[in-house]
Amino acid sequence: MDKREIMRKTITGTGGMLLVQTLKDAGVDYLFTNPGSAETGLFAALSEDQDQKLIVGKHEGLVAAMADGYHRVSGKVGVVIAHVMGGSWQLAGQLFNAQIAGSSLLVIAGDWASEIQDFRGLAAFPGLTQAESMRAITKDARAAYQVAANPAAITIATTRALREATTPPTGPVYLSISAELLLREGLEAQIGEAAAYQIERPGPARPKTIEAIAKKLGEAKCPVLMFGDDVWRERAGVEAVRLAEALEAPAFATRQIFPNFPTRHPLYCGNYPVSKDFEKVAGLKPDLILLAGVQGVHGSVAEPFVIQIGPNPLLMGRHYPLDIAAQCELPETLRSITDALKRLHPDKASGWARQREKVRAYAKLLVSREEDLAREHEHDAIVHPSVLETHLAQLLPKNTVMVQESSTARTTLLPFGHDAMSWTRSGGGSLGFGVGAAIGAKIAAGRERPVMLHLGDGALTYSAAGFWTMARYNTAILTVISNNETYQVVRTNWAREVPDSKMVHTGKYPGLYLDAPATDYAALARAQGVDGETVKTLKELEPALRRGVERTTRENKPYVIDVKVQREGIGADSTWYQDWKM
Ligand SMILES: Cc1ncc(C[n+]2csc(CCOP(=O)(O)OP(=O)(O)O)c2C)c(N)n1
Ligand SMILES: [Mg+2]
Repeated sequence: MDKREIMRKTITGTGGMLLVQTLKDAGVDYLFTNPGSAETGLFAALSEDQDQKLIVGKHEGLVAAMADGYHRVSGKVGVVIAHVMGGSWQLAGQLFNAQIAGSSLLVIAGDWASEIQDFRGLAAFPGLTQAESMRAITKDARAAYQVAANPAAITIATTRALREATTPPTGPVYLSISAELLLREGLEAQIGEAAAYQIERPGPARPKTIEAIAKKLGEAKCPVLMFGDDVWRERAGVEAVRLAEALEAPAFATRQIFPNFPTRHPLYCGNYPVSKDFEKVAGLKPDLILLAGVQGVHGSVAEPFVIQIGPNPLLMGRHYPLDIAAQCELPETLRSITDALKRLHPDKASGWARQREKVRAYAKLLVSREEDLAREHEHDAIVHPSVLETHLAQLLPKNTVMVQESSTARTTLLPFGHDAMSWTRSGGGSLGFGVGAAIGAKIAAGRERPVMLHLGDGALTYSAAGFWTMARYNTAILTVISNNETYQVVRTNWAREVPDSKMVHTGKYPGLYLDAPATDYAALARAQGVDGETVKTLKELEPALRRGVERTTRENKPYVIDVKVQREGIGADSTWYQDWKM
């Protein structure tokens, strides 16, 4: 349809119909929901118009994670239809993840409040508005809209909210619409205000800035590169690799939610901060860091010269001083920096590979340490996490999308990146992301592209009602649970923070042991219509994984494998819990 035609289109019907039509015209195909009564007008409209597919989740956290997973793989806005205050606040943990990840979500809820009565049983407390209550967990803590009295605003506010969710810095936007307006009949409105307009994104950095960056990069003894999630979002992975290769510089990551630099690339050196081992093995001391598309480093920055570039200015200059910084797009900017390097340093450029040849030795060491660990445990009866890792590296199809919510699962050997498997994790660390995100990811990825969900046993039960959604819509996801019967990462964090405590000396970690009684996770899935099995020993592992890949790819059915894995780290043999019963 011609753009101008959409702009002029008049819609008539109930408020719910205006909303459904607005979403449809904006290209929204799926609505992720857990319904409530303030949205009656919307669901009544949906029953008359079956063009959009509903994906029902049995808890709002699950619903928000589904929309987020869908957004991350499709690039489209994930639209959530939520219940009033009680349902909206139940979204919170996962909406927080979406906010940290900068995911474009639109959450729409009905709202009972009116000018006559601002507080009714299910609403925000007197004096608070529902939309206002959602500010802290939406884009920049401010993108919440309210449509209270004017039905024409349904289409306008929806269009604006969709645009705001997708304009950098991207993030979730909340829209609260009067329940009465959603029900009111005989309304007429124009579809959105000039609905088709776009806000132009930042362009490449200025030539002067590019020269300055290239000059400094070329002069550094050991420039460190860090590529953040905007590299993935802007599909600048190829340019990131070219820059690293031109400089023969190490690439590090910080709490990333996408694989911005290929994890099996010979210059990929794992997580920041740069370890002491790096300096030893590579014989180099990092003296400059380039942060490209990174929101910020988790912790402090050690290098004396800091350059930051990317489209999202939100945290630029907030936590440490920057020597050169630019708000810009990435692919073209990175390409220009690489070109300028060769131009500005014609003599040096050919020597970098030799000068920094040990960087590859360090990257290789990380991999060989992991391989050694796996070899050491390859015959253990109970599966070691590194053994599970090697099996996954061998058996998963190369075009797999992996959603990971297993804190201590090992991934060094898995190839993630623009040229390998896709990968994502929650972002804000609010558990309950995995099951929903994998469902949304599978809906976006489609029948042909495999989606694998790697869960911790702890993580699973924050959203275990989601197997029902998997079964209902037949989202053929392979779920693998790294089941160590504990909140392992918490135990190891505690042990690091208070190494001299009674807890650590006696191995008595309150609140972390999850067995006694054991939960049968495969049965939990089966009870909801998803087939699965339990792997208790090494010899069952490979056949089970092969079965799982077969089931999900060839037979197109979801499948769950609960793998009992060894515990690792300090307190690994602790099975203590505070044993009392009523
Ligand atoms: C909603 C929420 N509650 C609590 C936590 C704290 N927390 C962080 S990791 C973790 C345990 C994860 O356990 P599991 O998924 O089994 O992974 P493991 O560490 O055992 O590999 C907990 C409870 C959290 N991140 N999010
Ligand atoms: Mg665990």
